[in-house]
Amino acid sequence: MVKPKIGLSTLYCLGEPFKKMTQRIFKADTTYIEIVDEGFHALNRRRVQILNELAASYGFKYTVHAPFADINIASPSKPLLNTILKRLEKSILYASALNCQVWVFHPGLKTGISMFYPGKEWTRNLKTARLLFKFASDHGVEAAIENVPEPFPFIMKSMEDFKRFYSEVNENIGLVFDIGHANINGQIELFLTAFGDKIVHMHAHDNYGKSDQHLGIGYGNVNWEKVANLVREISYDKIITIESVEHVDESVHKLKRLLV
Ligand SMILES: [Mn+2]
Repeated sequence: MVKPKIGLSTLYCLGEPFKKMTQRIFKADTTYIEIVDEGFHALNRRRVQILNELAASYGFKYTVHAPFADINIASPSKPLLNTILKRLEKSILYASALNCQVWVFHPGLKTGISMFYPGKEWTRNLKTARLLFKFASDHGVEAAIENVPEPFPFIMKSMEDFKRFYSEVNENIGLVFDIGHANINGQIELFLTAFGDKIVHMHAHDNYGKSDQHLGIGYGNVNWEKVANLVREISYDKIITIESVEHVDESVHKLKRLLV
């Protein structure tokens, strides 16, 4: 029987300095660490070197979460989109230097002018997603797109959005299935059954189905036993990264008990 690997995102300590984060990852009961290339933990060449030294000594395997604050890959402004692309490509290069398998990015958002240009953000989202995927492939990294939560004006939140995306995109862009996000629109089972062959990475955190709380596993209303059964049914053997911001050690252990 194949088993997923349980990892941990550094999101829970994003408010702390980078150095503190590098000390915290030792204490986690996993070597699969997702680095959030954002805020205090934004990557640079020196930090990549530090992380690679840690990986060589302690066997860490990294994935990178792309920057997401003020990032809109469907931005209607050419100069802004160019700046966004530059930042994202830099993040991909760091992911490549860290030997990451997966680089996680968010889909684009609607803006205050979207109503005047119907469908435009969808086209731009598709175009930028392809571009990022190609750029990442050229650097040995798999860029994969995440389902994001309500009520934000993201373009790709539902299973139907992803169906449309995959019917229009020829590149084999993987899906980062975020279980907590899918709990908010009640589509955990739908996503897992529809995209078993597309999912290349997962995010796990809990909530009460109303807002994106990123609670510890078992601290919201996600039915984790059911999730575990569905994950087994699709023979998923890649990484499930805990993206809770509290009870992180307990969450790692809980998912391990259920799945590994
Ligand atoms: Mn996520």
